[in-house]
Amino acid sequence: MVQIEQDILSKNNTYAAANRQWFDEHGIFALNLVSSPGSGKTTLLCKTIDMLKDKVAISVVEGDQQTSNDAERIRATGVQALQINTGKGCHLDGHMVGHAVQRLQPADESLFLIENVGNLVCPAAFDLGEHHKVAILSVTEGEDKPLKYPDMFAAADVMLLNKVDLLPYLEFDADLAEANAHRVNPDLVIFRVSATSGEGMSGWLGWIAAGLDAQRSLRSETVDALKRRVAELERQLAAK
Ligand SMILES: Nc1nc2c(ncn2[C@@H]2O[C@H](COP(=O)(O)OP(=O)(O)OP(=O)(O)O)[C@@H](O)[C@H]2O)c(=O)[nH]1
Ligand SMILES: [Mg+2]
Repeated sequence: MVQIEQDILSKNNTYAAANRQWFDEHGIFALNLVSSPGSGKTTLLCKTIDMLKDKVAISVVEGDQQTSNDAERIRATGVQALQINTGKGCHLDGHMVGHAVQRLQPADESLFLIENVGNLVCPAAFDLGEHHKVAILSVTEGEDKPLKYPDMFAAADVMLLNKVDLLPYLEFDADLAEANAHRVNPDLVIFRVSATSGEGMSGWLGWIAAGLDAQRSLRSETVDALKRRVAELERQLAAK
């Protein structure tokens, strides 16, 4: 059993590394949104896309066990989206995302967003080649979820505390939820947002903009280094 799990994960990691290398070569910033069902991943993606689509090209991969509802919701915003149905599977994997990249052909220096299957456990173990996992926790789920499902919050670099527009009607303690998340992962960057009202979105969008900039700089450094290398080789050939 342990051997099978190791084999599956190591195969997945090979696909994921290839995806990440491809994203880096093309200056693309890739994010993997993970959460329990219904915490607001698709609503957040639609809001994020509406606020960013005039500034950057965006492609989306949607993972669900069944239906293409979420891809249709994304396409309604005007950006391209591909739905993957995992059937009995509880998460996307690196191989599936590699195929999606081939189908979508995302533009250079664009934003690539992956919505994983709604599940707070399985997607934590699978690298898809993203630059960051973004965990979404909504205020109707309870403050204790980071402690009960620590792997997901440990694997993520960012947490979006969503549906904060509902806080006045709930007994949810947002400070306690954040403290619990930081107990599991002290480096977790947290933004409080409402995907429906748009509250708090500017911090999240600023974080994405910084990630896009970093990917673009990395790409231009690589291209400059390659140009210098080609020029050097040409000089050496001319000297012979
Ligand atoms: N009040 C409020 N409702 C929200 C917010 N974000 C999402 N919702 C609602 O939460 C429900 C689920 O949202 P989805 O975006 O479909 O959630 P999801 O995480 O994509 O769900 P799955 O793909 O099924 O895992 C919908 O009824 C949304 O309208 C929010 O910020 N505030
Ligand atoms: Mg969804």
